Amino acid sequence: MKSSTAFPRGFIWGASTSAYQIEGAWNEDGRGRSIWDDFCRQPGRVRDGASGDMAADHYHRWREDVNLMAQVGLNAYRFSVAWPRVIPAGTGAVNGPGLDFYDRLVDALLEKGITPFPTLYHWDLPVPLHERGGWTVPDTARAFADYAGIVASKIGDRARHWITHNEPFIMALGGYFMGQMAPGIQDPVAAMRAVHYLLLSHGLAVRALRQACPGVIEAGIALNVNPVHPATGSPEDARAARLMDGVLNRLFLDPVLKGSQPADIVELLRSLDPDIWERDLDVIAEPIDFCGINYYTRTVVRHDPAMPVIEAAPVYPEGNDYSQMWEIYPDGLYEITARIHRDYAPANILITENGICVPDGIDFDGRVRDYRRITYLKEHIARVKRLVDDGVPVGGYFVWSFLDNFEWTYGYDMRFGLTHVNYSTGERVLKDSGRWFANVIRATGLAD
Ligand code: IFM
Repeated sequence: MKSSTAFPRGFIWGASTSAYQIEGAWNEDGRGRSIWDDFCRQPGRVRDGASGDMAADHYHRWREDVNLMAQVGLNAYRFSVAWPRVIPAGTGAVNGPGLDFYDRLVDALLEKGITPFPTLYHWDLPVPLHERGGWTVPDTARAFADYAGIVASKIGDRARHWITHNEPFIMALGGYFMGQMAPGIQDPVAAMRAVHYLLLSHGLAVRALRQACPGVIEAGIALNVNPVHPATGSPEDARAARLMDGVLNRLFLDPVLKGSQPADIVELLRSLDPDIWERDLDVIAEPIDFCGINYYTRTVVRHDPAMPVIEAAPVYPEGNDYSQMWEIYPDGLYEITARIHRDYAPANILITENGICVPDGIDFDGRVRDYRRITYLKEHIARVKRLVDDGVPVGGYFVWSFLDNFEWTYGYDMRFGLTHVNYSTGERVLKDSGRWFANVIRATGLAD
């Protein structure tokens, strides 16, 4: 593969994390409880009864982590702010020490020339808000906008690039429909309301950010998007794929980027909540500066009448490569990003997450030889390059994740990091993929 200054000057090379997955310190310095703190304590919810109580202990080791980021040469770092750390009850009193943590982090990043990309919400809703209806009620959307304004007033003079939500699909459908993620609810009506109020809160938060720091904020959202392919050429499978695409992709992309709803999906879901669909679209479609894409895999489906609502069941094609969680399908990154450019034309696109979990460990000489991660990243970065060459405005690429971390219901079994974390000692070791990524950044192109 070519090694050259292949990417445009100013291209963003970053890595991402999220608060609950790395911070730990769940009950320190006045932090309130989040739905994930409670969910992890419910027996059987998380593999091995794990939780983010300690996670990668980033709350105490953040300086070391920022130094490592500088060693890799990242020019951007995407982290999330823990709402319960900043406003323990979700509304009302602000917790100074919690806010100070992010203030110090931003300063330390900037000292190293790393642009901070705070994400306001990566699934850790304060428990008191959940108890009042969580994402199924409009008050939570309003509280989110207030919280956005408070955080921006503290660090928005230095942190200019903001992401409102991470993967609202997972929050709404995983948390309120399938129930395998916090808060563990299985209720289709609640899920549809959660989609709506998450999106409304996004639009309100974009406005609040800009109001807190007029003229300086660049705001966006990070959506998990997959191309959806039918398992066969049958019309039934084609329909299943179209509807799955509607729920996974268009239900979020259309309102945010076009101010409309996907008609086929609304027709299917309207009976769950007849009134919600046409509401608030002007707020939800508040113009954004970039669209964040989290890409890992594609989705292949076949028609299956036993499956709820869209009658689509996943299929895992034989003969392809798989990671511990998903099929490896680099062409999907090109396909979905080019499509978003074609159908929605956002001004700027950032790949806000891309990465792989594979079993890796420390070798006899202290190195972590994670060749499969390097291959995965190389393949996906090559697709990003092709997008750029084809005129798709992709301005940056963030690896998920900078650190090994708490992978939600999988606990600590899945390692996604460029950096290996020993969860007993907290010790960090930059993996071979981290060194490889450093070379990519240094060359501003594809390393050999
Ligand atoms: O770890 C998650 C992250 O929290 C959201 N995007 C996908 C990652 C890997 O599953």
